[in-house]
Amino acid sequence: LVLICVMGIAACQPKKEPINYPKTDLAQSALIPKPLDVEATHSAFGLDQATAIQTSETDPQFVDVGRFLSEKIKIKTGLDLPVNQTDSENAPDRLVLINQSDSGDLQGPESYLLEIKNDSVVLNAKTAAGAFRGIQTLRQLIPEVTNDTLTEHSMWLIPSGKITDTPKFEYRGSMLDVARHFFTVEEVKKYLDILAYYKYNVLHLHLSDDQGWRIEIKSWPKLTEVGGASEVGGGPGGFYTQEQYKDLVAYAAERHITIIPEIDMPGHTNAASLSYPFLNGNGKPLKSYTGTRVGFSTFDAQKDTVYAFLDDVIREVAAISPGPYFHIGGDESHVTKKNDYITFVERVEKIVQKHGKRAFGWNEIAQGDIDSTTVIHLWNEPHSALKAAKNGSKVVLSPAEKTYLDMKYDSVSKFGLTWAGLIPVDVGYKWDPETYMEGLPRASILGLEAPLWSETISNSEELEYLAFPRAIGYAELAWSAEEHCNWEDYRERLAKQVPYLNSMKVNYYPTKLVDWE
Ligand code: TNX
Repeated sequence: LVLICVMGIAACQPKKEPINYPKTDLAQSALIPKPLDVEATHSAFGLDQATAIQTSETDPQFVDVGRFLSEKIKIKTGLDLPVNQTDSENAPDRLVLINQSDSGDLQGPESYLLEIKNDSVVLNAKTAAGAFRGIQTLRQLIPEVTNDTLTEHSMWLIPSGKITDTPKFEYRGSMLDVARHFFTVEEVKKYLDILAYYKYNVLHLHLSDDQGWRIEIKSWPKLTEVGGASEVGGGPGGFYTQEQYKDLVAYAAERHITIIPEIDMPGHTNAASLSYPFLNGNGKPLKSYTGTRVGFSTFDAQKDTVYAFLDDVIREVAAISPGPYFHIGGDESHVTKKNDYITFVERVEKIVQKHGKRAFGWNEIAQGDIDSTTVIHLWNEPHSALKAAKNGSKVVLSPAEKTYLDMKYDSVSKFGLTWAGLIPVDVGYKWDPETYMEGLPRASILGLEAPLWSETISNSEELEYLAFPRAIGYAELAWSAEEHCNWEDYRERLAKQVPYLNSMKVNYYPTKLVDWE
């Protein structure tokens, strides 16, 4: 016996007694977005120091998902779970398995099956994106408090059962306006972290506007030298170098989030024209603009040099944006003549396609004869979205009076605007995106996006005040089946997000509509 003990402590230990887990109810967990189907088996998995993570290794992205989970578990619990390090001599007591699977039960690329038993958690997904969504569910199931009586060490009891889940929409986005006020790489990363926890898969970055140009274009350096040096209220502005932007794209990709770049045009272009005055089409002298009016600037839609410039800009940005879309804005071009506007949109759409992307634009672009591969971003004109949908375009829904994160919650809100109305947390949640637009076929809806315009906010604290908790509700509307979107049930689950929000130091707006815990 002494000899065996010298060889390994594990061999000395008597066979482990089964653990007598307390009764749980997986169906009562405060998951957001609410999964498609939850079957509780009323026992538990004891997450502890004797747990290891094992992933499929054929796709290296599955290994990354396992490492991401391990890192998040470490931050939350202090446990340091090994990833893909188990061998027969060091068999762990409990395993979290993350498998690539072709099971027919998995409907789409982001679907997952999560089976939680006493000694194992098995997560199956077709793709690493699906596995990534699944581990967000698992993170949300890890309790705040440990059980210290079942074994000699602490255990985080995860309720047992089976979750089958799949998103309602393939596009679940938020937009951040980094043009009106600049947000640093670190600030954008923090926003990405929180979006990922709620299964968002798109961050649309509004990279240019009258008040600032925020992305380095190597062939046109004044865009950032001149156009980047201003913002609303007269602050210093700022911009991302292409290296910083690539870093953001990579950080988002680790979270299976696609960054969609937007260069807004032909309106919202004062900062660009100030940098290169030949672009200007409004005939007025240019000055730096730090106010919040819209609709006064335009590119000159009749000059070939403008399109040559845009070819460079779109080429450079498309080359560092691996996602399928390039957003051309197109909103509120009030001083562009209608014919010029149409010519412009149609020409720019072709430039985007030439550089390998699908065009995407605010609903005004449907005035043009646009391609069926171009996505329409609905914000205020249902009829133009309907017209485009009839022609085969997909629609992303961002109706201002429902999804605009920059609208005030109520009359005492510290930040925000009011032009589309007040959007209290329940109003933002209580609507059905699938039937919101009369006459729009379900198959035409690509998804939902909650835009955060930044006229009134300039740092993470202010961003979070407007985005949270509302962005959590849009995550559920975009992911969960309509029959699971129920305000009374949601507000209770929302109240239980406090430990997570606090751990992330999120400055959410503590609306009185929710009994925060
Ligand atoms: C309208 S919505 C805009 C933005 C403003 C926003 C403020 C849209 C496509 N354009 O330029 O920032 O209102 O809520």
